[in-house]
Amino acid sequence: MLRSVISELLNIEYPIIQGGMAWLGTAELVSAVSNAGGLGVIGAGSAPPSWLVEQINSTRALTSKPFGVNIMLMSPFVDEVVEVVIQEEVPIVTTGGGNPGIYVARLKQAGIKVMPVVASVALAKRLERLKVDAIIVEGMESGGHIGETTTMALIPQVVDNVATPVVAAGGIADGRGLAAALALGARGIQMGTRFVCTTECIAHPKFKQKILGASDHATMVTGQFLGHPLRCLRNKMTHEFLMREQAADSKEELEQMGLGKFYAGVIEGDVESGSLMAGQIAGLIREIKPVKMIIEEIVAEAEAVITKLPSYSCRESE
Ligand code: TUI
Repeated sequence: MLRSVISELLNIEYPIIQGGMAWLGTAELVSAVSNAGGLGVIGAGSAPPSWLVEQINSTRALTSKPFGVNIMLMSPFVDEVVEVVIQEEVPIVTTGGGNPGIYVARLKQAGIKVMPVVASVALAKRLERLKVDAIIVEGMESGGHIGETTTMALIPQVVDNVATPVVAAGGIADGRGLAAALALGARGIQMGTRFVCTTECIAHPKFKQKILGASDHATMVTGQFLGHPLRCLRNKMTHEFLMREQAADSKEELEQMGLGKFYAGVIEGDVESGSLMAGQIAGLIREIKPVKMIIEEIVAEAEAVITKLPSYSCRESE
């Protein structure tokens, strides 16, 4: 029942895509998601091309299913990363953090399916003209670099403006979220934060525990002053960053303050001074589970919700 144009396009079982998280979208998590019937995505982040080649090789050793690479467009290595995915014949690419327009034709010519992540109707329409295969539409509930509009408001607006299949991202971590995304016109979902709290994800246990302990108010957005809004779990780092933003410290100094802080937080476990990128749905996540269990539960819950929906309508007066 949960097959869709997205699962057909990607040749996967369920239309569930793992967000291409820098440092966390490694062969361990990627192969687990792909082996469980979703699409695992290596997060190239700002890592050098040699790191990406190693991750592609390790992923191939762990799964024979399709997987993708997320190209982070602000990476200093973006051009080399594009060359690596072509050379290595990676079947699917997602992009983030910018407009991938200049790379789309080259990737498509190489036979790669291209699914950019966008946060606006305008960019979705522009990329549709370049014949991207699907568009991942990300609301500001997401962790990391975000746009300005919520998933609830953005998905139906993009769906009404493009014919390209839409995947919903931002604020989704269970089967209710998947069913809601489908109700809004999306044909699949992408999740990041939910896949951090898995046995397979290499995130530091202290970061996973911070997500498990998160409330609905646990995240905040910094970097608005820099023009790069970034959603992270609240900690000493976000507090200090905000104080310095309010004091209008120089943009250069603030940019410098953020560098390398993500690795320190999520891999090294410096959960007070590191940048703990996570979405608002963190407050819903209560357990670390194997990827396969999460995917099976989400699919079963979404099917149950969709089946029950007719009985939720207002029939009391009948
Ligand atoms: O890219 C993401 N999420 C990310 S990237 C990232 S790495 C980073 N590290 C430190 C500071 C900033 C970033 C962490 N999280 N999600 C996809 C996404 N793309 N969200 C928003 C956008 C986006 C923004 C502007 C896409 C296109 C865009 O276009 C601007 C333009 O040029 O039209």
